[in-house]
Amino acid sequence: MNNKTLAIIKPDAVNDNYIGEIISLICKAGFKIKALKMIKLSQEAAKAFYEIHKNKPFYNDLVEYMTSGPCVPIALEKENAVEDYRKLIGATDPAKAAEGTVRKLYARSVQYNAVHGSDSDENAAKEIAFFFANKELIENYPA
Ligand code: IDP
Ligand code: MG
Repeated sequence: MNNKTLAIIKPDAVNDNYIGEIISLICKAGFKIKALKMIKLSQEAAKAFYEIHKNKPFYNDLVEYMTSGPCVPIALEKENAVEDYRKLIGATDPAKAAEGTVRKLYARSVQYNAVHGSDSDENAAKEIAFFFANKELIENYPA
């Protein structure tokens, strides 16, 4: 079973200065950072990343949002990573997210919802490869 997932601290949360708080919650929840960068997505890249949603009514707004400023993709490792990370971030709509979750604490709305999380092991592998070359994933630490 895959033990990795892709997190993204989205442009609203970067803009609201929550990078540190969110990474802190991720690390305290037992995830290990395998790779991390700050990047401003092009229209083309955002469209490709969210291709799965291209027929949804919110697709164009989502692409506009994700290209509105820098974001911070993070490859994470943990046993049961996909499910545990989605539990940590809470429901897509922060109004429905459980107390203490990242979205409850830091999201503005269902669209500007602070973070991304992969929804399956298969998509996690694809999404990590979208942002990171294999050699960028740090192995064997801490020593
Ligand atoms: P997820 O991020 O919780 O997996 P998805 O359904 O995969 O949620 O949607 C992808 C992203 O699209 C959401 O994180 C959010 O930014 C945006 N989004 C989802 N549903 C809506 C909506 O009903 N209105 C506006 N934006 C939405
Ligand atoms: Mg999703």
